[in-house]
Amino acid sequence: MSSSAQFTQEILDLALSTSRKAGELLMKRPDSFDLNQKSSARDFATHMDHASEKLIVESILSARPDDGIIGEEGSDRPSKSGITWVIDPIDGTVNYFYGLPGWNVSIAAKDSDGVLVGVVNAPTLGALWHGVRGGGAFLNGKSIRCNEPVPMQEALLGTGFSYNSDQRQRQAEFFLDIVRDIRDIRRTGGAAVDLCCVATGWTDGYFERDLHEWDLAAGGLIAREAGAVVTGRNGGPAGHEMTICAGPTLHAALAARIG
Ligand code: LIP
Repeated sequence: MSSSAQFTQEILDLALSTSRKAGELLMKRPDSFDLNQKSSARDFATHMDHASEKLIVESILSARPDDGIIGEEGSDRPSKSGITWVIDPIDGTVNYFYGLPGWNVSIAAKDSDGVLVGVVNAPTLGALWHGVRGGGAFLNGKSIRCNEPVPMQEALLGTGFSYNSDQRQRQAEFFLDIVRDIRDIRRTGGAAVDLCCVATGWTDGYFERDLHEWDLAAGGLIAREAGAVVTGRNGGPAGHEMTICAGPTLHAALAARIG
C-alpha cells in the first residue's frame, strides 16, 4: 500500500470507529430531552446532539490533535495538519427527538482537494455507508452504485425542508412544479441519509435547498463515488442555494427544471 493510500485508510478507520461509537451512544435514546433553540422554534439541538459532538471531537483529536473541526454544534477549530473534519453529530435531530428512524451520524474529513473520506452511520436502518475519494462507495462494506439511467417520469425523489420559512416555501414551489411528472417523493428526515439513498439506489434522486456543509460533506462524497452527480443550480457547487443529486441522466433533467 502506498503511503497516501495508508494515510487515507487511517483517516477512514478513525471516521468509521468514531461513527460507530457515536451511534452506540445515540442508540441509548433518553426518555426526555434538554433542548436548546437555534434559528427558530423548529430548529433545535438536544443534549444528545451535544454529547455526540463531544464524543466525536474527543475521539478524533485524541488520535489527531492537529486536525481542524467544523461541527454543527459549534466545536470549530482551525487545522494545523491540513485535515479538517466536518461533523453532523445527529443529522435528522427532529427524527431523533420524535423517535423516528433515519437519523444518522455524518463524519467527513477534507483536505485541500476537497472531501477525502465520508462516513454516514444510521444505526436505526442498520446502515453504515462510507466513501473514499477515488476509491468507491460502500454500504456495510459492499460496493454500491446509483440508479442510471432514470427518466423523470420513473424517478423516486428524496427531499427535505430547511428550517428557514422562505427557503421552505421555495422548496415547496419547486416540488409543486415537478410532482405531476415524477414517480413519487420520499422525506427521510436526514439529508446525509437522503444522499446515501441515491448512492444505494434506494431512491433515484434528491434535491433540497439550504444545506450546510455538515449535512452534505460525507453523503455528497458517497453519492459521487457511487456514480451520482451532485451540484447546485446551473452546475454550481451544491449547498445553500440548491443541492441536486442523481445519476447523470436524471441529474440533467432535474437541473434543467430547476434552471
Ligand atoms: C437537517 C437535515 C434535514 C433537512 C434539514 C436539516 P439536522 O439536519 O438533515 O433533512 O431537511 O434542513 O438540515 O439539523 O437535523 O442536523
